[in-house]
Amino acid sequence: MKIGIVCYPTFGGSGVLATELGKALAQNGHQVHFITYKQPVRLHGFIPNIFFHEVHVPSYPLFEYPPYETALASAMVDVIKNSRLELLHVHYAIPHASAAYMAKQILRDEGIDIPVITTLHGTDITLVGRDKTFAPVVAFSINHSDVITAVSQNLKEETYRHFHIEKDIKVIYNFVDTGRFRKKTVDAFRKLIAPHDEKILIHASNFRKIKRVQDVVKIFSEVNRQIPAKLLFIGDGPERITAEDLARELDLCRDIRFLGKQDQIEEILPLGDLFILTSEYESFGLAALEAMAAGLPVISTNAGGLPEINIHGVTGFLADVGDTEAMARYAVNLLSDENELKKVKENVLAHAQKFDIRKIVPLYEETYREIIQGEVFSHSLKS
Ligand code: GMT
Repeated sequence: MKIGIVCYPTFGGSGVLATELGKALAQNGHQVHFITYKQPVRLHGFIPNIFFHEVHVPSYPLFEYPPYETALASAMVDVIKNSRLELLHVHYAIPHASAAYMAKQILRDEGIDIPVITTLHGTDITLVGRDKTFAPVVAFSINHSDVITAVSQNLKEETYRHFHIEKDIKVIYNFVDTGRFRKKTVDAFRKLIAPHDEKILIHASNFRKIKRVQDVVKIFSEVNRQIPAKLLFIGDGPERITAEDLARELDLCRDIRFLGKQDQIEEILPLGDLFILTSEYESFGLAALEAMAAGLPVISTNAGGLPEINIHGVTGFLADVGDTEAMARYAVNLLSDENELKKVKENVLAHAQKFDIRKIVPLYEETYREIIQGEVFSHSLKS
């Protein structure tokens, strides 16, 4: 199949997922065209079957706000026509689903019918999408997608709760390449971070407010009071500074490292003993799944779709948003019981298998085939 993928090319989970999906599809022999404003972060090196089309927005003195959505819709039209795409898969509703709607209408006038799949990822529904500024356009463009998928049951329910959606939403869970994440710990690296064999806790996110990164520092502070430990922060974003401030205030700078953005997260995760995710909301929590695939139990909040991914008492523990005491208690209990820790580490590896790339990508391929075959109007450029 010839597939167009539109996503945010940044470190966010939706962009990561879309890029990994495109790479897997290309490996399965499909031709994949990424259409976005920058090369996606997880797309490096030459990969046969993958094409990258950069969207440029010219700047004119008249434009106070560069019209990215218009440029994107035009790029979609161009790539769909000239590369003879059979379907367009957009990740994150804003502005990708509405740009896809516009492209579809333009192409329809030219006798081309391009099926559009929209995958909802989270804040495009629960936070940004619900904002009155965007809501009518989000609801309209979701309703006009040929197929809608959501990355968890919770996100599907949230979408129906917040918008009047007339179509069925299919849940296709996010995935991880378990083979890639299951790496052996490099002892020399571990020694550099934890020279006295301290336990290593890890948090990875884009440090947005919704991640509550200060809670991670609070949890670590309590754990470190009882068990010698180190904390690695992976990623960067607006709230990093508040986490750094709190680390200084609590005199934890020697034990906490801020590693910044990392594109080889699979090299770092296996150094850890425990992953902490304190978010106010996660539709899925891809970072937690990647941590599990690297063998790390997860202590997280019970918000959104997290209970679908992190199974309380099996793959880690869940607590209410903001209940840092409970999360610290779970962490201390687990880290101080080597047998239990070993058991949960085995559990997470087994659990991550359920979300393995080889199980989930075929669900997208099957959806693509159904949508292409079910199209009423065939693509006039199809040879
Ligand atoms: O969480 C973020 O800030 C990034 C965001 C995104 O759109 O890139 O992540 C969302 O999509 C991920 C991939 O499907 C999910 O794993 C995250 O849980 C979801 N984030 C939220 O719902 C807050």
